[in-house]
Amino acid sequence: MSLEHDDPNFQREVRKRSIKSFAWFFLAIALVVAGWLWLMSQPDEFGANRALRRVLRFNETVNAAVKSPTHLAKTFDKSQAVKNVKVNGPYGLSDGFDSTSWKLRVVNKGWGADSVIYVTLDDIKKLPRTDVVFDFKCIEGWSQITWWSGVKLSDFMKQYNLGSRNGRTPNLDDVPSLTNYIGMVTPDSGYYVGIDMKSALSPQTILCYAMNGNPLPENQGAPLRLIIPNKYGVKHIKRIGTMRFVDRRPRDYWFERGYDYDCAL
Ligand SMILES: Nc1nc2c(c(=O)[nH]1)N[C@H]1C(S)=C(S)[C@@H](COP(=O)(O)O)O[C@H]1N2
Ligand SMILES: [Mo]
Repeated sequence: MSLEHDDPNFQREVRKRSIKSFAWFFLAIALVVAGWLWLMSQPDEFGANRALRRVLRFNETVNAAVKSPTHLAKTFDKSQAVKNVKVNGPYGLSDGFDSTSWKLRVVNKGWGADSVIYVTLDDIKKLPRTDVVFDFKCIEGWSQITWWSGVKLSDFMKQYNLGSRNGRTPNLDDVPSLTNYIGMVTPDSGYYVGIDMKSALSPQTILCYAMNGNPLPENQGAPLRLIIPNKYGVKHIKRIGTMRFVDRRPRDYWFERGYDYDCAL
């Protein structure tokens, strides 16, 4: 009596099926390899592979459609803020910086190419103080509830007549009449961010000089840093040297290294 697997017809069928499934298997591998080679052959665009950059841009569009840049981040009680705030990101914080002679350099488009003002920390501290306690999120994956104080960027703009295209008194309620962006750069130009005007005008966006009720530590951005709770940590530039009101999208450190520009939360 012959078992079924001794049957030559059966064996032929097994061989046929094996060849067929191997063929599919190799075809699948070839497709994956070809896809990978294609992806890797794409040129670089602002630090990211062009095909991946397109995916990022699509994500940004979806994010912008579902989330308004004016949405407010959830806030917490000061007592919930952590005491040991993580220090992250050393770029643009080079040694030899003299915080005592520091002044914020401000370039406003409406004033013409060369006009600049310098604002001292004392001047900034004279403006109304605002606290914000929120969940600070880094794109690396960590987050912590932290407490920051400073002046609203919008109050600062009102005080110094910043942001209008024509140099006249800016109307902060009329966003289209303002420049599209604010660029911020460290004194040594080692770190830089671009902020869209709507996010800059959020009542939670502050020029920050204090953390947990104490002066800002050097490694966390003294004398002045940005706190912008509707964006990821990368945009919270520490140690601002120059601030520029501009229409064209300013350079942005992590955008140039492959992240999306908005980094909206
Ligand atoms: N000048 C400067 N600002 C910076 C960075 C940096 O490298 N240099 N890193 C950013 C990133 S990625 C994060 S998460 C926050 C961290 O702020 P912290 O050190 O106060 O926690 O700072 C942001 N601002
Ligand atoms: Mo970060």
